[in-house]
Amino acid sequence: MLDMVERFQLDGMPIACVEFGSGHINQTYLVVTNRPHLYILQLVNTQTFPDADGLMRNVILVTEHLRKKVDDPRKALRLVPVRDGRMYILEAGNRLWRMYEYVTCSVCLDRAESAEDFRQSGVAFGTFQRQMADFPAEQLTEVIPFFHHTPRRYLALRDAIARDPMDRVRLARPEIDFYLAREESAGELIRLLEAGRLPLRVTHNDTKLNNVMMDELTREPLCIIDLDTVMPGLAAYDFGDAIRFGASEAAEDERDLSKVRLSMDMFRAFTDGFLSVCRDSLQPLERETLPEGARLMTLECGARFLTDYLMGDTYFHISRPEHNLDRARTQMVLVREMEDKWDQMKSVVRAY
Ligand code: GN1
Ligand code: MG
Repeated sequence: MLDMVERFQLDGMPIACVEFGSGHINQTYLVVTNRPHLYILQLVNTQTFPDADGLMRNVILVTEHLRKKVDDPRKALRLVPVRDGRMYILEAGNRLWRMYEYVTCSVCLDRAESAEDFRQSGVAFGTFQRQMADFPAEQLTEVIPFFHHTPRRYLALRDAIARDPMDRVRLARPEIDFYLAREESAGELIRLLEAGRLPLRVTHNDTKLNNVMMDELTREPLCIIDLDTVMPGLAAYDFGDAIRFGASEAAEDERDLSKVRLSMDMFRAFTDGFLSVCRDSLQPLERETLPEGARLMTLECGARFLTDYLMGDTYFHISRPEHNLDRARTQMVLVREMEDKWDQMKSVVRAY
């Protein structure tokens, strides 16, 4: 591994390279040198992201743009160039290696320890939205085409139901009925985009709390990591996915569905953080559609879990046989929670 490390332009001599972090997709290593300077080396999963050059082009464009907007070097990720001047190494077999500067004195949390932590992650993703507002989103490669095209996700669900390769349709009737009953509403935001009423934005697409680096003392956000799914999209997607994951009172795969609730305190905290920084860079209709983003991302994710269950669990990693069905069920309860608390969500957003 140190051979690979030495191909990058390091300050000092590398002395160790150890596995690091909690990512599920890429392999991540911490590089220690004989100088007070740490680095992150990553082997990117090109099974998930086959277009290595397109992916790295996105990362380069976005990090360079962010860099121009910040004064503190910890506030934007920086790629470390390779000795030959390139920004990454692509080996035979589509093996993609890249290196980042380590963000010093930072922490990242897997779960919000308080509403304040969640509010700060809203600040982080709102800042990202604001800083990228003047970047032409169509310059970015769609690394996973139609990622949040919910109607296409529904086509995949319908296809899975029709093919039923695992004979599981009979085991998931209520779930199938639930998701299909909401198919019509799944195209609402896409229709507004296609009609030119919502602008295409740069979106992060994985707006979980653990993709925010926070200052270890002040707990204020420094920068956002995991830029692999940065793509053109809608502001409501990033807002919505953060709510889906972080404002639920239970884990995504909780089996006791009575524990699954939408926490309005968390919803308020994230909305407050997010809109406090990016309200003015969003258009009125974009702000208006944020609650629908939360409902849509939850519906879509649930439909994806259900599809994967029907297809035999080929996409999401599972650790028990009905894992994806359990996940599809928690998302159902959350969607219902959002439908019940719709007026409250709307009025929290409108207060801005
Ligand atoms: C996947 O692997 P992770 O947790 O970063 C998925 C997201 C889903 C999420 C659900 C590239 O993200 O879209 O919301 O699982 N990422 C991809 O847990 O498909
Ligand atoms: Mg991710």
